[in-house]
Amino acid sequence: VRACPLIHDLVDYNCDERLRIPITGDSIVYGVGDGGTEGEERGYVARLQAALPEAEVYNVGVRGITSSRLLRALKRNLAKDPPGETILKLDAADIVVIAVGVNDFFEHAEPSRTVRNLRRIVAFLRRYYAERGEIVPVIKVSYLTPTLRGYQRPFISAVNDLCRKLRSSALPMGPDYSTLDTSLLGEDGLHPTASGYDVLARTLVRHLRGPVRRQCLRERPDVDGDGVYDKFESERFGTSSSLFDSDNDGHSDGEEIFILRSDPLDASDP
Ligand SMILES: [Ca+2]
Ligand SMILES: [Ca+2]
Ligand SMILES: [Ca+2]
Repeated sequence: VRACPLIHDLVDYNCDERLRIPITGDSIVYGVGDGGTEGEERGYVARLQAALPEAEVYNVGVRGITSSRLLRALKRNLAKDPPGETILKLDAADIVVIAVGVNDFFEHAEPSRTVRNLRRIVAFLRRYYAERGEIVPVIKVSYLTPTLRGYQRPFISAVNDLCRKLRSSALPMGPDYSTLDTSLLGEDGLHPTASGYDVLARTLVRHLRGPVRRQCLRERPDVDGDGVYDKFESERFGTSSSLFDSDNDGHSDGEEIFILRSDPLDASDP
């Protein structure tokens, strides 16, 4: 029996039997420099989807966007009624990745301002899910990718250093894209080549299978080992988090809920 069944061995954090991973940020999330035709899914997000076919991976990348503009865009787009594309992509997320900041250099030269904006984006998203009564997903902020542009390089390094120093639950740092080899950057010295995107995708997959998986397992204990995380037992399914088989019919709560699709509180079903 799988606990709120694992998908690709990753925790279904909100226990809805889907693994949804929206990734929001700038042109590197969008996939600029990866070739292909306009509007086609590209970059490391498309590669992550290929690596995790049973997950639902969403590209919420906007070319040229900065951290402050991303915050404004999220606020605007997530308030839309009827729901627009952004809401549909961020809806019921298990893990959200935020990857933005390289373009901030063109708006200001204060690395601390970028870090403050990253924190604000995290706080805003957590509030957004909580206010809708949704499970607040695991949110991760990526370190910035390197650049060959001499004028922009000190800014990017300073943001990464500051993020490393200030990482906390308010600034939950995630995949480390800063180690990308600069020989994998394209002609503009900023956007990765196709091989660079391969590396970013592998970095993200490793991060999801390593630290994110461990964090999720810590935050989703299953004390009675029945395949349903404690958090969802009484709250969602009405079952007991200390009873392996709440209705004592010989089938565990997890088996009934996720496999037999029977009532875990009715001993005559199945
Ligand atoms: Ca899910
Ligand atoms: Ca349980
Ligand atoms: Ca049972």
